[in-house]
Amino acid sequence: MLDLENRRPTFVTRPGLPEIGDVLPYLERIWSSRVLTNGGPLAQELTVALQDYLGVAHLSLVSNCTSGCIAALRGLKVKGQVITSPFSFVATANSIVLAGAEPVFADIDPVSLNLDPEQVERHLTSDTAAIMPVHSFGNPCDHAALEEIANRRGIPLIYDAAHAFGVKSNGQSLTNLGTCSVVSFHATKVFNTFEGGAVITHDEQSKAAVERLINHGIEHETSVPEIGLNGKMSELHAAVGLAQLPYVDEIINQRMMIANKYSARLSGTQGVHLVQPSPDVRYNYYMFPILLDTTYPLSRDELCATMEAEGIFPRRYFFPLVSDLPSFQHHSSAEPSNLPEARRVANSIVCLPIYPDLPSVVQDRIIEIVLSPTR
Ligand code: T4K
Repeated sequence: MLDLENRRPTFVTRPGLPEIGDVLPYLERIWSSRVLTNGGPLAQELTVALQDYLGVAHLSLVSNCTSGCIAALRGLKVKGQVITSPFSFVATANSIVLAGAEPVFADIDPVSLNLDPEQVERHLTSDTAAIMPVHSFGNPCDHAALEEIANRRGIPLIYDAAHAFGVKSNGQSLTNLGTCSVVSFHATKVFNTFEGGAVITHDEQSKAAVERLINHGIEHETSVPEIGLNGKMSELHAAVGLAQLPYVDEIINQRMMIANKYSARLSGTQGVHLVQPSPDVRYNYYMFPILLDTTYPLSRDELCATMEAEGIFPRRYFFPLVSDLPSFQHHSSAEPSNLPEARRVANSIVCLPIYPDLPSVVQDRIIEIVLSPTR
């Protein structure tokens, strides 16, 4: 048992911050230029730095991943049905509806936790306008199979890459896949700008379409050809991003060490399943999910309660399924019989705390609880 009196609670994540001194020079530039937002110099600098870091050519900064997903869908004129994963944060399906389209939920692959291409195939109709998969916890989707379906149908493949910052598959950034990808820089992510995100497209025209949509639909002062939203990143957020970026590789390495320790100590535990890594992938270790089966002595919720009693707060991402939420359960694809794997995963998953400064004594205690849980 840890000494609770002398310890702050342990949450599933704790945002990384740069040294405050790293941010101050950027703040001084903002204060002297009085350019606070609307694609100012720091946002432009961060755009170039991120394009370079991610190895992508066309990146547009946005206020958050959700506004980026809406702009991506709207920019591609997606109207009709969008096949997506029910095993996600609600923002994925929300953005589809807010963009004026309809989510259609297809089941996931229980190993990768991502949309199963065979299930996508089953849900194609004449109304299918796009596919919107999620790289769950930064675990790459079966891109080849999804791309084949999208190309065959002539529809866009829009990745919700909220979790995928810095992940590479066969040397290529996941954010470079698909018709476009949208990444999150939220406080809880591996790279954060407090709130923020980016849309990665593949040509200047698509980038311009996204940037017009996140600037109220304004083309120039007297031309506003469409309805847009305000999804711009401010200079303050860009300043944080510029100060954070030099630390991101170190952050990913520290996360890797924590993930490796969990894997080494927990693999082979009766009733506990880990997401198996692929050797072709450079992960970002955004989350450390474990799945419990019925041979584990406690239910998933009992395990969470045991940890919570000691001030440790793992999270049941993603429970409940998006398809079970009141706003989505009326869709015919939300029918439980359509989504057995997603349901099983959502009912058995728990994400253990992982962040660079997770004290090793706390991680040891988490491992101890998982290894020898008591009711
Ligand atoms: N698509 C997917 C697949 C996503 O997972 C997300 C977001 C999105 C799209 C949308 O991206 P954004 O539009 O947000 O850029 C959190 C995040 O708010 C959300 O961004 C993230 N996914 C989701 C998986 O996790 P909550 O409601 O669980 O957050 P919250 O406030 O409970 O935070 C989790 C823990 O993190 C807290 O227990 C404590 C810690 N924390 C959190 C914040 C915000 C801190 O220590 N400091 C903080 O500032 O959604």
